Amino acid sequence: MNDTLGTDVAAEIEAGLATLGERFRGAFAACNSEPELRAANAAILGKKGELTSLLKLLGRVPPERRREIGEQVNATRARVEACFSGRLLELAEAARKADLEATPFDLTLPGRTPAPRGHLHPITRVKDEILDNFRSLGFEVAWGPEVEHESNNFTKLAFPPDHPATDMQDTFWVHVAGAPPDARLLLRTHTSSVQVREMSTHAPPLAIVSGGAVYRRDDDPTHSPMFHQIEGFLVDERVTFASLKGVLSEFVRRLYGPNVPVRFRPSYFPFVEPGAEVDIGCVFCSLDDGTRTSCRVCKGSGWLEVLGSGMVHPAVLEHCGIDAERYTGFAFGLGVERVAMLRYGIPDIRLLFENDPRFLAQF
Ligand code: FA5
Repeated sequence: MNDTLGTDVAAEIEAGLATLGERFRGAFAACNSEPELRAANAAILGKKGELTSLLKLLGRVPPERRREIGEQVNATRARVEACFSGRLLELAEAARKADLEATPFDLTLPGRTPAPRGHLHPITRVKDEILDNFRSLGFEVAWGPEVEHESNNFTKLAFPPDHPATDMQDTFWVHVAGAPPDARLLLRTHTSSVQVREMSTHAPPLAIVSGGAVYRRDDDPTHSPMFHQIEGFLVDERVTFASLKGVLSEFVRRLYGPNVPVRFRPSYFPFVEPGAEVDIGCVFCSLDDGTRTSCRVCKGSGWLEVLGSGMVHPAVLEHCGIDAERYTGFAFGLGVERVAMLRYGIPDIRLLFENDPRFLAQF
């Protein structure tokens, strides 16, 4: 059958195939990059490509010749495709070879080591260890905020207003515009504020321990403006100073070793009565035979202060709504940095906060 326009479509296709011939081989070989090659391929096999246009005519070829012409077109297409794939591979290999030659493999380069693993900061470790110690003695862990009400940090702990005792812990005040003067906020100066929070919201018996950051206007090799404390207290009927001595002696021995000597020394905190400082035998200079070498850490005294403690002042219990006739309690507080510095022999507290990886990697 002839085309309606009188053209012999089969002849047109054959002429087209002849024109195309093997020309694509030269065209592909002349391409020196993949995009170039793909463009040359599209000019033949793309939507408007030379061979595609011939293929579109196939439907108009008389049925008796369609198969034969179709086979010719398909054979050409197969040759184009094979030639294209071959050249694509050649280009990829050439690119890889060029790359290898341009950046030769350097056997002396160090291997790719995995990123070094971090670990908990020594302060976090010591804090967790102390909290765990008290947990195993039956204490529950509680939490309190770092921005605190003056009443929880001072007033309810029996610090009288403007009493010099307030100067013991020089305070960072938090100024809130428009806040009433009787609702002042501060950065807590100790974790004893957690005593007030817990005692005001829970009825005895209470055995609570808490740890976290506290703030004071302090800055020297053993005092930092931000440091960490652990606070604990136990309130129940018939709690005595003997209970305090028993629990704290056991705790200190767990922390510093079973044979370390412990002593209780009278001391003053407004929120306890009586108050006691807990000292341990200097772990740096005490010799096994009981004698001592001269020591910078304990300044030759043979004792190191590790805890503040005392019986909870009845006024504090009453401020928190606890019947001081019926209940008594003891409380204690300690500095986490001090424990870490003693344990690891760290001479300057600031090393703990500079976060120099060369220092931290030693723990
Ligand atoms: C108190 O803060 C009391 N709240 C502790 C307490 C609790 C006593 C319950 C009785 C009952 P003190 O001010 O001594 O006490 O601080 C406790 C510890 O915190 C100190 O022994 C010391 O180890 C540590 N400490 C105090 N100031 C700093 C500071 N600026 N930097 C690092 N550690 C500090």
